[in-house]
Amino acid sequence: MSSESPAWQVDIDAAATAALAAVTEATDLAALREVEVAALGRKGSVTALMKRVGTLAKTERRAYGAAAGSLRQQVTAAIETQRDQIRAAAIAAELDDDTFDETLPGLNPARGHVHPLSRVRLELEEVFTSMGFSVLDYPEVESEFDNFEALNIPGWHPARDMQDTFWLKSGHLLRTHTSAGQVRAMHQFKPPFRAIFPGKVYRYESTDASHDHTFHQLEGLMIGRHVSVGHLLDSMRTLLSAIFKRDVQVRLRPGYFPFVEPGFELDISCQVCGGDGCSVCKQSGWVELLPCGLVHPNVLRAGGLDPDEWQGWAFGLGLSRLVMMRYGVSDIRLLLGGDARFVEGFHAGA
Ligand code: FA5
Repeated sequence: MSSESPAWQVDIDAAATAALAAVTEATDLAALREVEVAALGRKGSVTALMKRVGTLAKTERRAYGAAAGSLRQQVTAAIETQRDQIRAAAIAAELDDDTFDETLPGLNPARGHVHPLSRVRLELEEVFTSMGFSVLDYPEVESEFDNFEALNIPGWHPARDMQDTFWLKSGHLLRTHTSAGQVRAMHQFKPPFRAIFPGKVYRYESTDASHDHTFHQLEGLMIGRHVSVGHLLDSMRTLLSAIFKRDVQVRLRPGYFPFVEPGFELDISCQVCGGDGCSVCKQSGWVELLPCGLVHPNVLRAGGLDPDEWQGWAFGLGLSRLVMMRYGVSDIRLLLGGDARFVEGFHAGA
């Protein structure tokens, strides 16, 4: 240190000497990590010196900052070099060891799998984008307006009882269906447009083989002039044949939803039991899969559209149930149960 060196230079030099010596003395990775934390960690010696810059006179700060920064770089580089050396030494020692057999096969890394829900969703996205649909992503935390009121379900409506959900203190809720995106889409796009919006939905629900409190749906919405039930049924037929790649028995019956008029329920013959009756289809042989209908004029109005000019259709596919039907899954709770063995059963191409 020259006689003109500032007073703090002593501290910087002392810290450098101590930290670099400690690095050299650390001969295994754990010890080196301790040295790293002691020097560069939140409460480390070098970090403390870095923080000291604020206490110095303005005229000294630049020089001090540069010195402390270079100390930090020096210590970081020394630690990296030491770490490389420790690793190289460990490998060399292992290779020298006569008991090491380099011809043994390596360990197989655990391979992940695409979840069947994601696989079916991606396939459907492909089918619908090929028909000119956009794929939209809307929030799971929704306003009461978008989830209910805009869909012709005011607070007093009995349909609310069928879709109770989890409420936030702010008055928002976890959406009960992907239909919550319908009015958002109408505000977002100029008609005519067509879109699907898949996603997770939530209900206050006691669970069984075919009901979960958290499950997936996929909404389809088409807004245009002269839109008809014919378009709707054709899109649903395309959807089902893309997923099953064979004929499956379906039945269409009238269904009531306040946000469509007319409304339908499309059921599919239970693919778990082949229609004989099981816990998934509640012994009926049929599974509710694809409710749909023509968008109610009040919903079009809530979306800022004139019902005399624009019409639309919508469907709300039970995506989790579709996955169950496609793969013959006998309990919906397996889908989001988090047991990796379940997902491992679905390898590529399944
Ligand atoms: C709805 O959620 C409407 N939003 C669907 C709709 C959209 C109708 C557009 C008309 C126009 P529903 O509550 O029936 O309807 O649910 C739709 C589908 O989700 C059901 O057919 C079923 O396949 C699935 N589903 C409903 N509840 C559950 C549950 N608890 N667990 C798993 N899947 C369920």
